Amino acid sequence: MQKRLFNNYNYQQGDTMQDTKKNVQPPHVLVGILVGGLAMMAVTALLFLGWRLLNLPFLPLDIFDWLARVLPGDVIRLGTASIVGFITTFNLGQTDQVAKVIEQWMGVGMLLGLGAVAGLVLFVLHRLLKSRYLLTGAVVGLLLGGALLLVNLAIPQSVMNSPAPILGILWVLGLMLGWGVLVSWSYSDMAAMAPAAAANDADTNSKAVTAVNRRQFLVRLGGATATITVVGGALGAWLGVNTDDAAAIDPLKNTNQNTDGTDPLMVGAARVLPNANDAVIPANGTRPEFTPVGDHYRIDINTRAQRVDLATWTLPFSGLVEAPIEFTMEQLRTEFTTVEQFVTLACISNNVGGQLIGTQLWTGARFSEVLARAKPSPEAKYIHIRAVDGFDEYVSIDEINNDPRCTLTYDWDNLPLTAVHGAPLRVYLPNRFGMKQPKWITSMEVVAEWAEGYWVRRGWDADAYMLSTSVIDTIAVDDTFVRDGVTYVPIGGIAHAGDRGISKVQISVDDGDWVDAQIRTPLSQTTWAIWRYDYPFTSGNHTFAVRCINGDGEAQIETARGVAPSGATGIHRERTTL
Ligand SMILES: Nc1nc2c(c(=O)[nH]1)N[C@H]1C(S)=C(S)[C@@H](COP(=O)(O)O)O[C@H]1N2
Ligand SMILES: [Mo]
Repeated sequence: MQKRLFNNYNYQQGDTMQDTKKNVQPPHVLVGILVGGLAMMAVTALLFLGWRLLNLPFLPLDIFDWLARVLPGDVIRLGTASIVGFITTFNLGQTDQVAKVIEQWMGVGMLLGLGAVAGLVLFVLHRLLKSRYLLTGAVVGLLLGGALLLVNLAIPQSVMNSPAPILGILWVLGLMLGWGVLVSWSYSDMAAMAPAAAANDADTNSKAVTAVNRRQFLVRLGGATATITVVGGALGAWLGVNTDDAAAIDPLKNTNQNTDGTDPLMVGAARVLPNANDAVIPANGTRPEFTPVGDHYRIDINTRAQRVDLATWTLPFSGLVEAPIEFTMEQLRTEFTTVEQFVTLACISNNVGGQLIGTQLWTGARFSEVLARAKPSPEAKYIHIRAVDGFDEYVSIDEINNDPRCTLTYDWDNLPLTAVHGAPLRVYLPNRFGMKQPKWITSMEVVAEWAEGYWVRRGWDADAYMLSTSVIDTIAVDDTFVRDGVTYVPIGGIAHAGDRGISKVQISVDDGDWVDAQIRTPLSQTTWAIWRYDYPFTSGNHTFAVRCINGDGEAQIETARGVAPSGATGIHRERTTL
């Protein structure tokens, strides 16, 4: 009996003896959940290994990416809010990075869940059919594989866009076939586990023996699948370290590795900024004024960074233009005015005081010049920008022509965009939240009518103008200093108001009067401003609040409001005991 798992099952296909004999129960259908789940766990590990080694489809991420596109906007919003809430409540770390990890594991959970449900279905089928177990398992496995392939085909990183589509298709179908056969084999093996001699009497002891055997079988199945999972997962994680996959996430890591060993994505941390000599020194603990590429938040609809074939990429303009035209990266870099500007980008899903905001140096071609070269016809009003991941947005041609800061961006921090941040090209539109600004641009269609872009179709604000916001980063209790006999505690943070600039930052302590903080000269009109307030020390429990007034003299909205659909508003507060 101990060898059953690895033996051929010992009765004929179609033999229903086990089920018809008195007192011999086939395995409970609920056991199918366990078997289906365990088998899928092993399949997941093998998928992971195939993905890391040969870039074969990794179905868990495909499922998540697909659901992210097809589920209604409200469900997505609720899901995102729950993930972000979970991360902030339990202080799990950098919101965007942890969210991606959670999303990836959710994908794994979904595939395992699917395996469990399919295992249940298969066990029920076997109960009903009582024959041809393996054939049934094979058919169900292939159907499941086919369905998962359809999911894979519906996302940008599908097998069809991989170097060897046939290999990917066979891999998925083969693994799912294996899954079905394993589950059905388990059923039949367990069904055959009634000792023939005991099958005729109602001896409870024989039932007990059967139960023990089945338990041993399940333990062994669990051991085997766990082994495959651990070995496959470890090999995948280990062998994948320096493969294509890591390079896809950050091509700079492979191509621009600095000779002195420094990380090119972090060089920005040492950048000398144009306001280096400003008299207002940030309070200790204030976030860096310039966000290194490697620290910039990342938000997009994909579990994996998108891969654009940089060798063949061009930017085509179609639609209401004199004639379809396309530009190479070389042309974009050399034939138009190069605009280099410090930019603060924020996500509309950033909560007050959240981490989804960063300041970078954006370099690109002036959008209006590129557009002019495409010769739009007089009735052209908008550009429909499409990206490799299916993301899209509409931009008004007036906005492009009236704001010389609108660029087709190819560099961040004077380095080519990374895969994570939209290589090779992304748009910059001042004063708009990130959701209006596609990364990984693949095409531009000039059109006469406006339509809703990706997130607008899912219920978010059609304009998505940036809102004024201010944040307390630090109450530097270890940094107190004495001036004229008064002890001060430095407090600091950021204030941002889209492209309107910041004219005032004010602090209120324990709901007292609003008093002005000092403002450091910002890197540009569109970046955040670093502020500092030296609080005359009084010991006790204090609540500090911050608000800002933008360059047009408008105060930030103080009413607390959540991120959907137009961005969060409200006052940021920090409580501390001094
Ligand atoms: N192609 C594409 N572009 C996109 C997105 C996306 O999902 N796909 N997300 C947008 C959103 S919501 C934000 S906030 C910014 C974030 O840019 P970052 O990840 O480089 O910080 O990218 C925008 N551009
Ligand atoms: Mo966003």
